[in-house]
Amino acid sequence: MSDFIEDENLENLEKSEEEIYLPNTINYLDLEKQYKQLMFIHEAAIEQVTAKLNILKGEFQFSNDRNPISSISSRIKTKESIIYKMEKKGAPFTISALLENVKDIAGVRVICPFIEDVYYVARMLVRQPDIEVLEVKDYIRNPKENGYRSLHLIVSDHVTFSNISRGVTVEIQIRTIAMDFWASTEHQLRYKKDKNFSVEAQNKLKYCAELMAEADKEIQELAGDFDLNQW
Ligand code: 0O2
Repeated sequence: MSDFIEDENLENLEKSEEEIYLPNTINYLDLEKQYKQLMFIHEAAIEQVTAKLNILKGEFQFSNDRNPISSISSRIKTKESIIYKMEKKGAPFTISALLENVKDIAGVRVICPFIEDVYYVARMLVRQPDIEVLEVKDYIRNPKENGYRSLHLIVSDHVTFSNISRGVTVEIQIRTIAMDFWASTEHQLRYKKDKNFSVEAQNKLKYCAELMAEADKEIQELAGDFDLNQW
């Protein structure tokens, strides 16, 4: 492991990012290695953020009647998905452009029972000393045009390797079970239809998103009646 993550290599990644092209355009072995190293650094950050969330989940389990975290999952962005996003943004295929334009190489998703849990978990997470919030996208208060709802935190988590420490960007998506049901269904449909929806299908999906939002609101009220949102 130590010769894979030499601090020299990590410094190189930061210093000469401008000149480094992604391995899909120029297939040099060392570039492939650098790309893999970049992915490894992001995988390490995923593990660290996931560990933080699991500790919170365990603590809630231990000390409360219910848990604001239903589940935690993660993924590292695929090369295909990175290329798609870089092309969409018209960004050059360099490591620096990748780090600049793709903030969700490391992605962690947290699913919560109620809307208030989403904000509660977000607050618990961002007050941790290693975590610096870079950006908040609140698609719950400001849903996307298609109806997508979720709270996105783009954070930098401080990860320590054998010889170096550095902040690594992670996108944390936090949403309710209902929002997740909608988003995963929409994602599957979009994938099937190769991203071309009829206006009718778009309207139907948007209508379903509003039904989910209404259900979330009602359930939250019910949770309040039963004192389930007291922490
Ligand atoms: P995947 O498969 O998760 O990798 P920006 O950088 O702000 O210009 P970006 O990165 O598209 O644009 O940001 P945004 O819109 O916040 O989306 C980031 C991620 O949120 C997406 O990643 C999805 O995971 C999720 N997301 C955003 N909008 C939608 C939506 O309408 N439907 C669903 N199902 N998910 C959505 P990717 O790269 O699209 O996909």
